[in-house]
Amino acid sequence: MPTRYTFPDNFLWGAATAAYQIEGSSMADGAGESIWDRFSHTPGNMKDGDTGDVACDHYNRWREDIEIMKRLNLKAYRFSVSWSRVMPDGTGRLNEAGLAFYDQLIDGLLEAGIEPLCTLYHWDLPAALDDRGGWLNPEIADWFADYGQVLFERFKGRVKTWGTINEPWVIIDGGYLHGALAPGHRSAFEAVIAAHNVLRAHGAAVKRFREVGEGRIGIVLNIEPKYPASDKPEDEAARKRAEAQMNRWFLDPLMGRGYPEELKDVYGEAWREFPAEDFDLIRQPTDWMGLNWYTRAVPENAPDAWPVRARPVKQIQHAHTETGWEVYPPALTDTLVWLHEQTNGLPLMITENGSAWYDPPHAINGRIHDPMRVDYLTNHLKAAHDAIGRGVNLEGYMAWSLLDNLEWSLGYSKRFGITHVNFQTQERTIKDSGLLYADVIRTHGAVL
Ligand code: LGS
Repeated sequence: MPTRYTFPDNFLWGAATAAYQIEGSSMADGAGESIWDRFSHTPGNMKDGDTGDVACDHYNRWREDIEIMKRLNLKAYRFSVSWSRVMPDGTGRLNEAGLAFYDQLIDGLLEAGIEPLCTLYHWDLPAALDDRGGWLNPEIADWFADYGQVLFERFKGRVKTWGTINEPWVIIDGGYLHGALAPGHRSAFEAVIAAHNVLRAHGAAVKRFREVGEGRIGIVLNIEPKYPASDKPEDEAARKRAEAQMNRWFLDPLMGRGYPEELKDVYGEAWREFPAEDFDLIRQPTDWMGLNWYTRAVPENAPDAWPVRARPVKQIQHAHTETGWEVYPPALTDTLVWLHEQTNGLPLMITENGSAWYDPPHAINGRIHDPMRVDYLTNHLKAAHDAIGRGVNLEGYMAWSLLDNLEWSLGYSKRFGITHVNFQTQERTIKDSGLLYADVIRTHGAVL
């Protein structure tokens, strides 16, 4: 019987991961090094000196992980391909063993009736390309399209939904502006140029897809809505800067609107103009858009906060996750409605949503109780449902993450999984949140 939270029959329920965070064996069987291998092996970059050398050992345990997906009733699985596993030098020569790994994974998913959603780039740039300037080198648009073509042709007919780049903003903010993520640079000049090349690479890959690929392609953006801290004009100006720098820097040019005006103010002498033809490349029509969503922010004016001059005000009246992010589900509904308007009704998918909490260290009687994650999941699914009710064309929801995994520079200290991983034994245990999710999927949301 339909209840208030019944989702459409064809709603795509899934879970997401990324190659470097789960696979391990990143240098096995002829793979090349990525910037994350280098970054994580450089002392001082990673919490507790963690690396992705083993991670969830998914490279060897993918069959077991598909069994877990089956127990979760997943209809879809979003994963990323490690560029340097399939192209060790980033361009040219292919590594057949690397391609074969993804072949097997995709075939296994299809046999299990789970739709593979493939992301081309989730942050693990081949180190060989970083040696040639990485995202700063304009040639990267062609390198990326060539890499994309290899996957488009190889997985044709098996992968139907493609994502080009995961979270351009985080690549730039973490990799080139604040340096917390690989390759760890800290320069506004670099950030402005690298961001532009990320967008050009996306455009070049979409163009190539139209020539040689089959199915649907889009990009995955992180959006963190910015709410007013006060009605002071300087706070409103700060809010607008923060919104432009995080949420519209990539979205606006993708939608053919060029860069937001505010970026000139944010970057000052580091800002530069780019040729009109670049914007034509960037604005390629796409078939869908992915939204990664975790929290909102309430920024206030902060002249000393480089470079945006805005700082979030902590909302102490609400819960915060273990990573310190406010839990505020209504903002997910607002973001979906906003994005629906901004993209003129493009089909949207929540490609990541999830939370890290203080989970028990190991299973007791085969169970991992994670009540805060259950609560977070429940309320964000309800918020997503509200957005559908408000006319948003929302096609699916991917929980972040299928497994506890390497949370980038935070190492294994933060657990986002709906499945617990014991990193000593590699034993997997579906958490209470995973059990709930399986029920939600089975009942199309009726248990919510
Ligand atoms: O593991 C990553 C998840 C975890 O949280 C995943 O690989 C990324 O795609 C994604 O960026 N992820 C993520 N993002 C949350 C960002 C929230 C930022 C809030 C900052 C408040 C101070």
